[in-house]
Amino acid sequence: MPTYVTTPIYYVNAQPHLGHAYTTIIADTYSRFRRLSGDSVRFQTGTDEHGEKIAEAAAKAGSNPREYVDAIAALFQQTWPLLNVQPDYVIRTTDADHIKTVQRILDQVHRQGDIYFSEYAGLYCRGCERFLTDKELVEGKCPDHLVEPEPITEQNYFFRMSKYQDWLIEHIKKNPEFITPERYRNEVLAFLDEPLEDLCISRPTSRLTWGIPLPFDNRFVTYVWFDALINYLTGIGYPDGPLFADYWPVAEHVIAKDILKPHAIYWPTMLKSMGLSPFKRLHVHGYWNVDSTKMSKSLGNVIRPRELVEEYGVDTVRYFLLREMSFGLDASFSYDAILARQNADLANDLGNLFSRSLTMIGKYADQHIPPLHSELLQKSDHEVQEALQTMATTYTAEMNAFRFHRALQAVWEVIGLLNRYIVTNAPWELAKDPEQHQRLQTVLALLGGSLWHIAVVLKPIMPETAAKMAQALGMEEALATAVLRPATPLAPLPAGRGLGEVPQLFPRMEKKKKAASKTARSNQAQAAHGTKKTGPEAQHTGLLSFAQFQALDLRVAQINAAQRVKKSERLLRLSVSAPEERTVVAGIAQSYSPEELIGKKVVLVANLQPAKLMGIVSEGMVLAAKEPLEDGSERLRLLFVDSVMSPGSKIS
Ligand code: ME8
Repeated sequence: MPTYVTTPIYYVNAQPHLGHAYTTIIADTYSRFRRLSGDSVRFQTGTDEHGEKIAEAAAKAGSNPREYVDAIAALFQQTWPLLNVQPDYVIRTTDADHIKTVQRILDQVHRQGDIYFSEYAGLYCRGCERFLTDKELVEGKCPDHLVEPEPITEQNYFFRMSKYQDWLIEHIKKNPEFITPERYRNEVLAFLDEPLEDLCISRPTSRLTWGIPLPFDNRFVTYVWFDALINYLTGIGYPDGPLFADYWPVAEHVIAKDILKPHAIYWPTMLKSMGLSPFKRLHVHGYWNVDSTKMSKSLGNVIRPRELVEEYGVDTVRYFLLREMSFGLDASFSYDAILARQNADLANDLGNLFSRSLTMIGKYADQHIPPLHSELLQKSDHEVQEALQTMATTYTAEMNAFRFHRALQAVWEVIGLLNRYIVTNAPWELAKDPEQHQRLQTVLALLGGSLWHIAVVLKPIMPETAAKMAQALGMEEALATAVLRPATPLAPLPAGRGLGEVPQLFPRMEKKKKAASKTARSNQAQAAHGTKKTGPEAQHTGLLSFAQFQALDLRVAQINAAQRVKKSERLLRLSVSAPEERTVVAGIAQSYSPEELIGKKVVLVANLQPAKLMGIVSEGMVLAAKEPLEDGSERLRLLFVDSVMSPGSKIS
């Protein structure tokens, strides 16, 4: 099957930032995913280079528009390889074939009577490069650019957009997947409840020359949106190239909510007027904020993709962006959040699973994938096999629906399960008993096979990591040609395969020095103002006074109920009595199953400030010791107390 996926073409009045990186990584991931599913894929991105905004930016930079757009377009093109984004085609609206295509379409639509000349008086927003209706204004201002639009009376050409309103409503209603997620579909339908106005598609050359001249009246240039949207056709050789015939019927556009209206209203009506079918799907995502504030040059908080990649590595950046944003909703970027994902999800969960599994295969199976003895499969092995199957199905469905965060959650559920599987099957114990040799081989084979499946599903999201994993498993070539079809399970890892070198996938990272010294400075300032509480860290001896120790309220607590915290591999939610009932969230899910904890008595720090973990308020902490395991990882062991002790007994 063919797949055609596009990003918006970005304005060259600003340098690439986190928002551009996100949309383009999404489109790249989706194209890699469709390729992995066996499709032939065309992935296009590019730059939008005409219009007032660009002419103004060039003038401000003291440059002529042509030189200016060349320089910024190059910056965009240099960014994609850094992000491991591999478009098949990069279009620029200043390309000669694009200009020809726009003029050809204008001519056609004009000839058939869908473009007319008229005078228009209205309120014009330079930022939006369009006239705004009264209804769109908030307190008299453009809600996006926060400026009062200028009253302008002008003669211009108009596209009969209103003519296609009923058709468009019908099409959106009949095709639930046309605009997703649903909130944006509803937003468009609500907008279409009101009569649609025709679209002004020209600008007089007295006001703007940096645009494509109208083929039927050279006193005007084309409105930038009428020019820009057509890029999706030019790039695949409209009207008669072979690519066009294959790819247009399956076009999927990825955009953010800021440009919903041009894509969901102007574009389908333009296509209808040209006699073309509409695109197949429009995927609309939310906005990235930074530390919960709008990202903007004036606030100095613009995040540059190059700096992020230099600091964290390309796969961490790709993983973070896809995992952290629920597609369709806004998300907030912060350095703390990316560091937390790097250390918890990548270094700890995936990185540890990979290194401990491969280290054990190296140590106990002589660097070769051992055979799996199916007659020896136990309950925990079947659980792993079923989980892998569920992962493939859920992952495929979620990736197809552009719910990348959910696809990743499905993969991390299996990673969590495998980490627990290692602990419960303790290969290092099996290795001590020669009678358990085949069992040991089975456990190791299952671990190796699972890692192979994980590498395959991670390939579209983290291509470098997937390649490293496959190389270590001796499956480098197989990864290059792997096809994922959830109905046909992936072949198991062939036994006897020699392992390659085991690389570290993700290092644990410390908080940036800059940030740390900022914290230190603020602590000093707080101490100087007497606002910082004196805690153990303020005591230079490092020793606690007896009074400080006594301040800790340690109690015996009985665990009455335990359950996994949804969407978390590490957390269990415990109901304990000490003696009053309270909820405690503990990071022990990789060491204990909920069932084995019921009725157990543990040590509770009862006077900790409550903290919210995954939306659950935890009222205290249960104590556990870290037990180092032979493979270099750690297991948590709770401090259990004697069952005769009553809940609530004070420990001192
Ligand atoms: O609108 N969060 O170009 P543009 C997430 N040329 N995504 C963001 C973002 C943010 N904070 N900021 C920008 C244009 N984006 C037109 C498009 S298409 C025919 C013409 C991304 O440079 C997001 O994809 O302003 C958004 O839709 C796009 O950049 C706007 O890019």
